[in-house]
Amino acid sequence: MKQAQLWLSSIAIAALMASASAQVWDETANGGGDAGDLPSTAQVVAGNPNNPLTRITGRMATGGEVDMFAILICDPANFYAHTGSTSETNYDTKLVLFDSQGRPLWMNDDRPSVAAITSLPPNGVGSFRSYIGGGASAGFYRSSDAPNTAGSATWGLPGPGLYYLAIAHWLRNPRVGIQDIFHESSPYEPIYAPKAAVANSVIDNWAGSTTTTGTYTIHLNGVCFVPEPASMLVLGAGLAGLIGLRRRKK
Ligand SMILES: [Ca+2]
Ligand SMILES: [Ca+2]
Repeated sequence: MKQAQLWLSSIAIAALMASASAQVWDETANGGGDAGDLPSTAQVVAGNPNNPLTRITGRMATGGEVDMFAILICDPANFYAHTGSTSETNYDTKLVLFDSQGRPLWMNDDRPSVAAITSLPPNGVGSFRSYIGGGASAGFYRSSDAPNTAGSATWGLPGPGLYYLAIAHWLRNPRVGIQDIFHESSPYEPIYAPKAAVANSVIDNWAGSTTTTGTYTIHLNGVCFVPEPASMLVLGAGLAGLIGLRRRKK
């Protein structure tokens, strides 16, 4: 029985550790370094998938660097991401959301006017900061092929699962080859769906440059931690132990 107690207590410790680190993810403290800018180098926000992830904090340490994170959207109907107040994020941002394959879904540079966000996020969103999610007036969702047509796109996500979320300085543009994926000039406030020509392509580079550096906070809703291989191993060992006990009883 000593062995079984040991297994159970390691499960309990793993659960405690997961809940202690729940909710907030820091690029350096939790991620161990700079997040990459493409799906292949994105930082995986790993942890207990039952825990909500409400914030990612990080830094644009070199001019214009882009940070991409793999996240689990567990409640797509209530998903939003935004870059907070002008003190929480001290530079002019852009947010871009990609699906589990790295194909583009939505981009916003400057959040719609606060009055147009009908379900206002709890911390508000500063000028030139970014907002992706439902809850804005329908006219702000637009196709990158019809940027001046209010409501030329309809908000939605494919469903619960893995997504890639990137934060960039507004002068950095996601691309496929030499093709911009989104509309990259005025108006900046709509939440853009990609250009149809590249909507099914995977991002492979970012254009543009700036020497600006800064720090950021991304507020999240409807997001959970990506299941962590280490915690699955601990649970697996516990299950193996229980199976072992059963067998011995027979
Ligand atoms: Ca970074
Ligand atoms: Ca912006």
